[in-house]
Amino acid sequence: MPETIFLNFVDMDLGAITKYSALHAKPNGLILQYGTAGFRTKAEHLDHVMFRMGLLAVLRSKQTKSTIGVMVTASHNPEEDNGVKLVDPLGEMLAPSWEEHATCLANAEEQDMQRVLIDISEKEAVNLQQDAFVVIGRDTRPSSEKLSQSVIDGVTVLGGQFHDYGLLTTPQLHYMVYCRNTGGRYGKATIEGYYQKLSKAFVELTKQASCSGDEYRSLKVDCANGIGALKLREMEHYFSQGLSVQLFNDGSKGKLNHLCGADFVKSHQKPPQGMEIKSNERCCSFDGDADRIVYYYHDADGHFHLIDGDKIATLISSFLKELLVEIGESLNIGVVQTAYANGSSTRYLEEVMKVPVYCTKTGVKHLHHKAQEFDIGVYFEANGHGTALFSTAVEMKIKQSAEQLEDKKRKAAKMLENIIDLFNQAAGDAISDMLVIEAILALKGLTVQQWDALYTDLPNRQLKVQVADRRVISTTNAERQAVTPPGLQEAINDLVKKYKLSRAFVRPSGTEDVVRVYAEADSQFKIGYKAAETTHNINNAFGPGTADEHTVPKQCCDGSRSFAKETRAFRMRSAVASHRKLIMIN
Ligand code: NG1
Ligand code: ZN
Repeated sequence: MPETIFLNFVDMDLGAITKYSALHAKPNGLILQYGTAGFRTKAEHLDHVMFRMGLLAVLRSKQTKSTIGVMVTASHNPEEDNGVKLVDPLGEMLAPSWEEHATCLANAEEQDMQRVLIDISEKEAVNLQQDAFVVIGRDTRPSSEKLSQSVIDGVTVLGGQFHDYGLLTTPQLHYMVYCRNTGGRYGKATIEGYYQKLSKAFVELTKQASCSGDEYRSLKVDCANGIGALKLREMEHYFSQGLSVQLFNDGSKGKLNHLCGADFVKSHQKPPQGMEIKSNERCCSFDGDADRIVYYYHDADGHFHLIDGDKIATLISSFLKELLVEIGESLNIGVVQTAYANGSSTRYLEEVMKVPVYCTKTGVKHLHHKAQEFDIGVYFEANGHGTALFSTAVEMKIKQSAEQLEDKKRKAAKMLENIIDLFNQAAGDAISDMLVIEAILALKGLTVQQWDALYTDLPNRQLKVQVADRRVISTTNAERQAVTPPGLQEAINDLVKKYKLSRAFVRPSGTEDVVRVYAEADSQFKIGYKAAETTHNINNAFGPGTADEHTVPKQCCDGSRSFAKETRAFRMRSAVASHRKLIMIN
C-alpha cells in the first residue's frame, strides 16, 4: 500500500462508518447490481444501498476533485420501486470501473464494509484528505425523501459536504453537476438558473417564428404523475410568451407511471389515461423522472400516431443541418442510435438527409460517448431518451458567426446559438427536448402530421422473455448479433432472410431480469410471426421443454391480424420452463 494512502486512512473514521452502517443494515442475502441506470429494485430494499452510495460519492468526489451527483429515482418503473445513480463531473453517467465498485460496496456484508472502502480507495488512489462535495436530487416517489436522507448520512459520515436540491428531474440534477464543475460557464447551478437559461433561448427562438397561430403555440403534456409536472408548472410562466402547456397526469390524483407516461405510451402504442385528445392535437408524454419524451396525435380518423425518439432525432438533426448550410459551415454532424431504432429512420437519415448514422449498445452512456466524437452529435434511443452535443470549438465558432456574419447567415447563426443553449448537454431531458421540438416546429411552420410524415415507421414488435439466466445470451456488433448460445443467431438469420426489410435481434436487458426480443419487417402480420418465431428460437436454443405460459397484447395497433393469433400458432418450448414468460410490451 503506498505510504500516502496508508496515512490517509486516519482521515476515514472507520468506527463511525461501522456504527452508522449498522443503522442502514443490508438485508441478508440481497445481491444487487449497478446496471444501466444504477441500482433499481423495490424501495424497501434500498436503504443500505443509499447510505453506501453516499459513501461512494464522497470517494469519487475526492478522486476527481469535483462535485458528484446522486439521484434518487426509478424513472419509469412502478411507484413502489426506487433506485439510485451517481452522476460524474461533466454531468455524465458514472465511469464503468466505478460501477463495479458500486456493486461491490452495495453487496458487502457489514463486517466487510471497511475493507471494501479501503480497497476502492487504494485501487483508485483516492486522496482522503481531499475535500468532497456531493449534490443530491430526488423524484416524487413516497420513498424518495427518506432514501435521500440515507444518502446524506453516507456523505456526512465520510466527512463530505453536500447540497440537497430536494425535488428535481434527473436531467436537472445532471445539469447542476455540470454547471458546478465548469465554474458556472455552462449555466447557474440553481433551479432558477436552469429555468432562465432554457426559457431565454426558447423565447428568443420563437420570436423569430413567422407562424404564430394558436395551433403552434399550445401543447398537451402528460407528466406521468411525476416530478416533470412540478417542474414544468414552476417553469411555464418563464416561457409562456412562446408556448402554452396544458398539463395532464400532474400527480394530483393518479399513481406515478400508472397507465401514463412516455414508457406506457411507447410500449402500448396508445395515449395515456386521463388525456382527452382532439384530432391532430399535438401531445407529448414525459416519463417518471422527466428524462424521456415521446410525441403523438390522433388523425382525423381517430388513429393513434406515435412520434418516438427516432423521429425526434430526425427532426433535430435535419434542422441543425439546414442551419449549418445556411450559415455556410461544413461541420461534421452525426446521429447516434441503438439497435432499437426503426429501420426507416436510419434509412431516411442516411439516404435522404445524408447524415451519417452510428449504432451503439443500449444505454445512454454509450450513445452519449459516441456523440462526443462529432462537432455536433445528436443521440436518441427510440424510447425518447436523448439530446444533442456540441463541441466547444463549435460553440465558439457559432458565437463568433452570430456576431460577425451578415443578414441571413447571422440570423441562422443566432438561431443555432440559441438552440445550443436550449439543449441540456449533460443528459437527455424531456423539458429541454420538448422546448427544442416546439421551437423547431414553430420556426419551420410544421404541423405534427407533417413532422410524422417525414417517413413511415416499419411495423415492429418488442417482447420480453423471462429465462433462468439471461447471461446465457451474449451479443456483439452493438447488440445486433447473438454470439451465444450456439445456433441462436443462425436461426434468426434464416428467419430474417424470408421477409423484406426485416431485422430481428435478442439481447439480455441491463435493467430487468429478462431477455428482450425485437423484430421489424414491412408488414404487421409478418412482424408478429417473426417476433414470436424469434422467441421460439430462444426456447429452442435453451433446449427442449414444454409449452410455455405467455401473455400477448389485446389489440394490434394497425388493425391487422392480431399478434395473439400468430403467437398461439407456436408451441413454446423451454428447458427453463416453469417460470419463463413471454410478455408483449409493444
Ligand atoms: P434495457 O433494460 O437494458 O433494455 C432499458 C431501455 C434502454 C434504457 C434503459 C435505462 C429499451 C429497449 N431499453 O434498458 O433504452 O433507457 O432501460 O432506463 O427501451
Ligand atoms: Zn427516466
